[in-house]
Amino acid sequence: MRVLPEIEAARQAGGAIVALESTLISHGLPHPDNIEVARSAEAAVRNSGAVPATMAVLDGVTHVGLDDDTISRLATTPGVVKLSRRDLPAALSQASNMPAIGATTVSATMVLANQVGIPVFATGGIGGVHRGVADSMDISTDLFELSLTPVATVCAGPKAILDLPRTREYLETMGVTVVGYRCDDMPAFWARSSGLPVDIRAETPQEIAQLIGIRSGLGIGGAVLVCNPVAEEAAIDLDTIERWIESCIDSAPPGAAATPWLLAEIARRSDGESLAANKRLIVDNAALAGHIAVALAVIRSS
Ligand code: PSU
Ligand code: MN
Repeated sequence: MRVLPEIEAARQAGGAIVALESTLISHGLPHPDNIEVARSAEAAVRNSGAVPATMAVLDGVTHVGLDDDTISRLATTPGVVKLSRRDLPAALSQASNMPAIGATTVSATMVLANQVGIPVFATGGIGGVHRGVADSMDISTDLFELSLTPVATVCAGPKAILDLPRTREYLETMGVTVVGYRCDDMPAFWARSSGLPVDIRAETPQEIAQLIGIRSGLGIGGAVLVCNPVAEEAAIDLDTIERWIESCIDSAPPGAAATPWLLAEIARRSDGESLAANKRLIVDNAALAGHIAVALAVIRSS
């Protein structure tokens, strides 16, 4: 594992650090938007007073914090592999049949963040229960990870391409604390509301940090999932989104390729409107995660 010196120093000093994932760079956004977002998300974390730690696996080594060159490689190299929790051992085994660059999903990033002691993480939208689950059994490992690993995750809700009621139900079953940041309903990625309730509403990063501390004190494992609705100016209404999804979901490939394919297809069908919302929400989530990490560092040092 290679940890950037700046992150190691923050770790030693009990400073605020925010983990960031890399699958949204390699698979979630087109080039060059992906580079722009990766940099803006890191800048947003810094503006909040925390240190960003974007994760990836390069040549069998975990990297906590990436230099600019590596971010460009992730954003431009074809065939970057998408790593979730189950893929990490293979990617770290330096097996000759593994691609040289692996991007971490929500689940893999949480595993690595937990391993190095980073308590807060930001992404765009989490994975969840896919539509048609009765046939496919496709449920994102993200949900299982959230139930297991104590890394608070800031998102704009589950992606709207999912079966949102079943995803909400699954989060409840798995005992994930779902917090709405200044909202009562769980957001739906490009849309500000899914119409499904959160467990608790919070108005400030300090309140959220306190909740994370309380959950951690209970020793029950698992995450607080912080839901931050996409900014009003970039939000899309759920009916419009639903039309885009219905027009292409039957053509989506199965398995790990489904989510990247749908994100790209809907970006095309929406003339970039979904892409603009996706970019905005990722950066805003990074900023909020930074504020939460700072508040948590204050609590932990007092
Ligand atoms: N958020 C985004 N874009 C993305 C993702 C999140 O705005 O592409 C990624 C995350 O890495 C998440 C993954 O873990 O999508 C979900 O993939 P799947 O549905 O295959 O589990
Ligand atoms: Mn899946």
